[in-house]
Amino acid sequence: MGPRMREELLAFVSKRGTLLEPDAVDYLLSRQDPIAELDSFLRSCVETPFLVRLQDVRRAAEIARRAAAQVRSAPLIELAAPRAAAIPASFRREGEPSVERSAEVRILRDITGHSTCEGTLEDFARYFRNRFKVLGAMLRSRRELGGAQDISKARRSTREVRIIGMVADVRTTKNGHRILELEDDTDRIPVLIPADSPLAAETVVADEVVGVAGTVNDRGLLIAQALVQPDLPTTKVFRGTEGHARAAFMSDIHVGSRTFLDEKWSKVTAWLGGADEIARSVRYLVVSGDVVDGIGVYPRQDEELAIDDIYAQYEALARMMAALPDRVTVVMIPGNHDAVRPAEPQPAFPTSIQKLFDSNIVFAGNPSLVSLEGVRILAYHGRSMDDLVSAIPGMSYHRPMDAMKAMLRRRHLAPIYGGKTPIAPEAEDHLIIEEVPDLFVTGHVHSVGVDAYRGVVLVNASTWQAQTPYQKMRNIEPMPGRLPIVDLATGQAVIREF
Ligand code: D5M
Ligand code: FE
Ligand code: ZN
Repeated sequence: MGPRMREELLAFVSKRGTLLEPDAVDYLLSRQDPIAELDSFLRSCVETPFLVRLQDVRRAAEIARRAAAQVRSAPLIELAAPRAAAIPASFRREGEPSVERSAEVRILRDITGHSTCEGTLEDFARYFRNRFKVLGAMLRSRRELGGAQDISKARRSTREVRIIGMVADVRTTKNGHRILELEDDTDRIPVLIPADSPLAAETVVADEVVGVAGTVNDRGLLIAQALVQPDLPTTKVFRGTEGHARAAFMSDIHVGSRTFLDEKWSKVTAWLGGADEIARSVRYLVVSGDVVDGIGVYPRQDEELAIDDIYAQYEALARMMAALPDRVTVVMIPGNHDAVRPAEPQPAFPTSIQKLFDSNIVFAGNPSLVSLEGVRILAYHGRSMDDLVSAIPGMSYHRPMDAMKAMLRRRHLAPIYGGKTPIAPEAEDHLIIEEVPDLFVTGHVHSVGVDAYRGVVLVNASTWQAQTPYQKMRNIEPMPGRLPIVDLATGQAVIREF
């Protein structure tokens, strides 16, 4: 291939913010479509690698070739008999007619088709300004923060002050006091939360936006008397549907993994397609990401794949979805294992993947605000729970509801920047929870749970993958094969086990 192609390839590499080993350049230039091949390798990585080596691009090509041959003949999953129902009688509404209206799904908000960022330094500055502006405005409307001042002005005050700032740093002194560095457009100030203060129990994480009331001492330290997070209003009520539709929630199906639980999958699909009254009222299925296991998501993943071609994984999933009853409309968002950019907000799947599926699947971004017959669902895969679990003492992978509440209190899906959750610096911070949803659903941690917080129904959808060697090594005990079902008329939720 000529020097033109080499130039184009190198321009593409530098635009993606990575480096290519000289051997890898030569190898790619020997291929039919060097840029497409590199692009597909980069898409399969969770984070853009610092350096792409010859062995990486070679292995990606080899895996794709082998799998394409293997999977074309994968069998359709057999349906097995369902287990006895485990749904309490109170969830059943006797004598209700099953509704025969058509599905009504609207995507109210997601990034698909609206991405503007290129990852420049200015993009990041603009992204954080937007985060501060939107969350700051929410805090400004709070009574406890009335008359909030710029930090530059508050620093010189000798009376009680109120400020709003982004947490630039949070540390604990050797005596157990906590010091936050708060920043706004004008200045920065250290804020002390004394160990014996009633505020000591409040958790604060880096990059969240908070309000503080207190007094500045003679050493320029603001002693906090009140700490305010944007939080949800206390007055919200669940806005239910008029019809009797119910929605079921799944996540982390991980099709293509050796540990994908096909027996449990057969049971749940048989139940959904069966005669059970509740099963028949399930009109919607929300799938919160990691729908396939992906390729090259973590080191040596290829050893754990049953299907090692990314398209073949989606084809297998498409067959599984096609076997669901026609009355079920599926809303599907991507997660960190899926074939879209890893940085959040993630767009919906590209056309090349969408076209593998039937028309009863609605594709949306991660996160998305979606309306099901007017009930507003905020769906987010939940990668940021990795960062919340490491940052907040007492938070655990087994209690995802706590992490979800932590997000709602901060009105942000991924408050901590620079951890495991890659964030794309879009012009507007799409991870802000601007509109209060009726229901908030996540997945990712391979646990399960339902709860409510200030009128919002919380669902953490379960996985359909057994424990992987990686999870075993990290002591992560999954709770697979549970199906949360929510009555869209009342918000009442149950979990059925398969
Ligand atoms: O995540 C499956 C589980 O593994 C979930 O509990 C999070 C955890 N996990 C995944 N990646 C990491 C890292 N990098 N650190 C700590 N814990 C992690 P899945 O997204 O399906 O791989
Ligand atoms: Fe997962
Ligand atoms: Zn995940």
